[in-house]
Amino acid sequence: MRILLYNPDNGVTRNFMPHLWMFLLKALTPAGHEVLLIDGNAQPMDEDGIARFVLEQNIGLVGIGAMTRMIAKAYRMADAIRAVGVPVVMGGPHVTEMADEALGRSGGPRHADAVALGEADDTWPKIVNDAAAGTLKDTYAPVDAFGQEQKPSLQSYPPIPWDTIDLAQFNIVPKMFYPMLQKIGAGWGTFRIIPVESGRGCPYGCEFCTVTGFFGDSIRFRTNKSVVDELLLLKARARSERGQIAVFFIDDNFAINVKRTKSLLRDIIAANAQVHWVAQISANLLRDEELVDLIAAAGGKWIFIGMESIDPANLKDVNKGFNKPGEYAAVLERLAQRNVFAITSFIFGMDNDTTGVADRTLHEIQNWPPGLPIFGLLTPLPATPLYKRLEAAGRLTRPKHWQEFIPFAMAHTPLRMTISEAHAEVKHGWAKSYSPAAIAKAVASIAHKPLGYRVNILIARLCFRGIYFPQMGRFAWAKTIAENRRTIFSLIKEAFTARRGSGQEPQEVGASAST
Ligand code: B12
Ligand code: SF4
Repeated sequence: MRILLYNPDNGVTRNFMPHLWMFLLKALTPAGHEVLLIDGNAQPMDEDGIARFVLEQNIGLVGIGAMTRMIAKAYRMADAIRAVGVPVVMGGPHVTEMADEALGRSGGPRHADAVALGEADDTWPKIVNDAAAGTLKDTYAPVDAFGQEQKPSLQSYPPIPWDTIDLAQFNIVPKMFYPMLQKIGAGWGTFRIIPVESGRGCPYGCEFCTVTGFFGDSIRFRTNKSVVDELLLLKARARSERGQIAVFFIDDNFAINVKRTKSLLRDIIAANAQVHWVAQISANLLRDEELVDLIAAAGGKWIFIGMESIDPANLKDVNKGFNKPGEYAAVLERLAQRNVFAITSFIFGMDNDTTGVADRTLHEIQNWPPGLPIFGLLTPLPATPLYKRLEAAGRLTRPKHWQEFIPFAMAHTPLRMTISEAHAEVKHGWAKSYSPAAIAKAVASIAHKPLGYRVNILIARLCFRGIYFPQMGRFAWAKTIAENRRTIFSLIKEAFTARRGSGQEPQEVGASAST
């Protein structure tokens, strides 16, 4: 049977990084089937396009995975595929919580023939076998022989064949530049950000988060060896295609067990398996100097930190009181001293937020080492404690917000400001942080560091700007580049001056930049 795994586009950003679930399920597919992958962010498709594709390619089963924000598109694509007679199985965090919605049992139309609940590592082979036999069931739950929920242990994680897998759709380098960039220096013909997981689960239970409910609070890890082997495979692939690879460790909290994280990082260093990587780690775990030393030595370049708010009352409200705003600056400083920078994520529209929250936050940020601030709105995702609390209080203004997804729009009323005030705060945060002046300031603030780090900050800021300000077309990119031309030209000038002075190739300077 030919199987298509499809992830819908998010409608906001493009081809930043493929989704791990597709590669994982492909690796777990029983022998004798062929699996094709399409990520809508890399290969945009509409309903007619996908229906044509499944017929032309003789696809016998389509698997669709989606977060809540892409579910409306996922349902439309599933409807189009089912309309031409091909069965659809859906999985991922949204349909796990809203299986009845996907199966048409809650009053709406049916979108999926089957739903995989929770982690599908163990159920996927059964789904494929049932589909091939024409005996697909409505739901597949990861349970043991006694009907008890069973989480995959990750100790026997399947090797993902990164050396042979077709990654043509996942190259961040624009096509027209491939041939030229492949020839120079370390090779920039391809630049891919690859998702790798080293473990699953986070016990912290923040009120707005799906993770503790979905993955459970039992934390599971892969063996160090299997992670190291995967990094070595990726490194070899980058070398063989004269390109660059960076890894995104998608673990929700990469250092949730500090002892184990240190042991993994030591093994990465010992095996010379370092690649440039990004990971998500909560601020409280970054107090440990030895951990931060190992992060830097093992290739860590960016750490995503869910700071959420600079107001302890807000943090307490959402069960994230372990975040201490008073230590944010010191945590970021500790990272920056080792040339590791942070993606700092904030949520506005929390219950204790009032107008001016963006300026108050920006005021704090300006004293921190430069990073990538991102701003979002408190969003009640289905089945989270936050959703239940707001629903019980009658505060949901769009209880099924995912059915008509609007980027950066609230679905409930905050307590101390209006919805439109909260929207304005988010807009202000983005506009101020990603203006040409702010980008120039961020780059200048590390003027004492080697050029590569400044190039890194510049490129990352230009890309992150696109999370809020639509930047998908060539025109939008040209405009962004024109607006930031002074900063761009000053770095290019410096690179060429350095090259003339030292006889070095300019791309070697840039090569130290990662994601
Ligand atoms: C990596 C990641 C991202 C990446 C996404 C890009 C990418 N290419 O992966 C980035 C950093 C960009 C991102 C951004 C966001 N993310 Co995110 N992200 C994750 C994260 C940390 C890991 C995802 C992952 O790969 N997990 C590992 C794989 C193996 O698990 P999985 O995807 O769930 O797949 C398993 C099962 O679900 C199932 N499955 C999944 N799909 C399918 C399909 C089929 C057919 C089948 C059978 C089974 C199946 O099988 C898999 C194996 O068991 C998750 C948290 C988490 N740990 O999952 C959050 C998570 C998915 N993100 C979340 C959110 C909310 C966001 C944002 C909206 C945050 C924001 N406010 O901006 C943005 C939106 C991005 C966008 N524009 O689309 C939520 C989604 C909740 C929900 N109900 O939708 C999660 C769960 C985290 C959370 N805090 O709750 N994210
Ligand atoms: S620390 Fe992060 S992953 Fe863990 S529950 Fe809180 S928000 Fe979710």
